[in-house]
Amino acid sequence: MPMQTDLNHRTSASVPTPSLGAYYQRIRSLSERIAAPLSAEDCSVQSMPDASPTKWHLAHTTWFFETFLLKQRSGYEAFDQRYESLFNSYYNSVGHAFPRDRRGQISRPSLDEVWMYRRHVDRLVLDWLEANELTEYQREVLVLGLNHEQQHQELMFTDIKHVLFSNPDLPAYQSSSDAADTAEATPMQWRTERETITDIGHDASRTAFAYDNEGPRHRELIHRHQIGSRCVTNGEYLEFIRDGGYQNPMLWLSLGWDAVNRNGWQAPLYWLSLEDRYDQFTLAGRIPLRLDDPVCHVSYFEADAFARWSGKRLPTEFEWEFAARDASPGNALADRLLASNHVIHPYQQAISDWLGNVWEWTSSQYQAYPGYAPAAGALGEYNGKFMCNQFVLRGGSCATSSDHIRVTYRNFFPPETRWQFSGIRLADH
Ligand code: AVJ
Ligand code: FE
Repeated sequence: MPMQTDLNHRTSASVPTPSLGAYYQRIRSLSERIAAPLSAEDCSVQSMPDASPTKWHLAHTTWFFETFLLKQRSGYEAFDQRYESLFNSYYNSVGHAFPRDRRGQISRPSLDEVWMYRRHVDRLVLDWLEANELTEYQREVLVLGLNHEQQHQELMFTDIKHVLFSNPDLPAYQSSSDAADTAEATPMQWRTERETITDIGHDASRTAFAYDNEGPRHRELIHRHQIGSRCVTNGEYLEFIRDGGYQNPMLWLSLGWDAVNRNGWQAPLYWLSLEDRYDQFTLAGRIPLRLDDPVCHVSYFEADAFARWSGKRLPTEFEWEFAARDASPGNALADRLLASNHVIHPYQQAISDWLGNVWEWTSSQYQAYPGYAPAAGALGEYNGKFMCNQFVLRGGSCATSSDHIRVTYRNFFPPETRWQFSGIRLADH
């Protein structure tokens, strides 16, 4: 790979070099803590093509630092050449990537060998940081790698949740002793926004990190509209189910109706139907459905159908960003919460719920902002090439690190996706 100077992912300027090492260790060790409650067997299962084994996440995030940093130094010898393909996710320009839907078949290397891989890469990265020899570009790649690892930390939670749910015993990832307090849902309020032209996207003059797909900052016309003060609750979604929402083709997009029938959807993922009520599967195991909590694990199609049934619609990503402009994170992932065994689950918050809790489907197709240019070289494959057939989700979830959420953040998934912590906010007119 040729030397690059412009990453377009901004930036490392806000992190002074000495503390980069501490930052690196903080993020890397969180992955280890997330995996700590799991057995080697838990870490090797792939329960569906979209979800990866924990072991693969631990290795792939390490591969990222090895491939895009260590291998760029002369004289570096690969830890294991077989890992080049096994733990490459989708970077075609650096070589063949082992197929995603077969990651569960990688029984070798063992989990122990992956831990050794992590230690090897960590030692070299930390020594290098200690020597203070990184260029500004390399520091940016390092910060990108740490943000990348935070994305995979959320995926570790969503993927292991699916693994455990696939086990007939419905085992828990965490103990349920510290289940989060949930507040009563406040009545929905409709905030009216006047027509306006507003700046959207990450401001490149600010030093904080953002992905390339969050820029360039540009102007958007926002039409007069109303937007809901909080996300849709399980109780409200239950009314849609009881009203025959899943049986009424008039409520669904054509592709959504196909998905309902092909997959036999009758409720959100992880709802367990009993005679007259529902339980839900959480990372703390099976609990009764809590009606005041935000509905979660719905696809874009379900969010869209629910909105139509309500006589409303989903907000555009620009309406969302404008409305959330002053928000700060609520129920999000934080080191201290993991330490206290706080249950990683969305719950009704007394405060505003724009950031944290559940990702919110928007009606916006995931597309480039005007003037967008992916980074040169392999790292240009990070975000840009997925700008087709996916929808934007905003706001982060209970499994997103609180320092990884911001109002300009654009997550994206295909419209059938349900295993992420994805929920619904409504807009009107
Ligand atoms: C933005 C969550 C769709 O899951 O592939 C991980 C995050 N990017 N490694 C994904 C990501 C590169 C990405 N999503
Ligand atoms: Fe990745």
